[in-house]
Amino acid sequence: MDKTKGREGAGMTEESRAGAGLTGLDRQAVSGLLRTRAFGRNIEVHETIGSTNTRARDLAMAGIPHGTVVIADEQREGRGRRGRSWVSPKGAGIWMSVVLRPGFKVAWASRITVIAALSVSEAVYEATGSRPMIKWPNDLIMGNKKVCGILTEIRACDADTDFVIAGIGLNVNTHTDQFPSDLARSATSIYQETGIHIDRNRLIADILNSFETLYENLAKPDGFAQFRMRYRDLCITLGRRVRVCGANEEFEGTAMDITGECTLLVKLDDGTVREILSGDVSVRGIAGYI
Ligand code: BTX
Repeated sequence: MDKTKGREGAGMTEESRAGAGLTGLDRQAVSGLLRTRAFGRNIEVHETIGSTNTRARDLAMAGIPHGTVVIADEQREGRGRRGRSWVSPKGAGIWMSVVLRPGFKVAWASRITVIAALSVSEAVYEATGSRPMIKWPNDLIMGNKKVCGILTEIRACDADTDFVIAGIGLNVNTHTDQFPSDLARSATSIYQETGIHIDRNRLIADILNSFETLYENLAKPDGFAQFRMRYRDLCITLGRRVRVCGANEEFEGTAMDITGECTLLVKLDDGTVREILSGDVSVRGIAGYI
């Protein structure tokens, strides 16, 4: 592994980083590093935007091709799940959405979340030598804090208009003071965990290269089985004490396994096993949950 490629900004001042092109998002720089067929072949870069997922959805409704990517240097209304907000400060992270038009069932959106998480983990590992773990279903964790969140949104009408938006929010060069104080206990960045300033253009390309390769394997027979094994290996949730907050109930148990449908099996203290389809699962000791 060539660890030097991710370290090119390490130890630099803000000025020298800017001079080295490490601070600016650049469509051409990303394009030049892509090895994809569709992902990122059409890229929109915004200095500031409300939400890249919202913009990608609007583009998808207007018929934009599969693989189109929307990236922003800053989001003012970055979105998480269930109406939560995603803090997206300027110049520090990767706020990116990919438009997918799957030839397969969009009901597989949870599988897209899985491969998006795997591609981010892989790309960060290539860049830094440190591997983010995955907190089921959609968070990436470094140093027991959240470094990345994934928001997968689907529109399912008929085969011609179905699409999936895979939104990735990754804290890259974020310094502690760029997070609001209420996130200090639960949020981190690659820079905070590794001391490495990352070239975001290269990391975006690496994520897209990996994401497309995994995506193309997804529809193959048994394609998902291998991802499930990799996901389980990286899943920090398994074997831990968890608290599940559903729409109408809240309970605790131990996370046992991830199923082939990407659901989570949790064993309660009375021995019953519950299958969790979605919902908030806090993991003891991770991302601020004590
Ligand atoms: P989530 O609902 O799992 O997580 C949202 C929660 O995470 C927030 O309530 C807050 O506690 C915490 N949080 C907010 N901002 C950050 C941050 N920068 N780092 C760590 N923790 C944070 C996760 O939703 C899915 C997030 C997807 C974000 C991407 S960015 C590109 C795309 N566009 C868009 O609007 N959303 C996606």
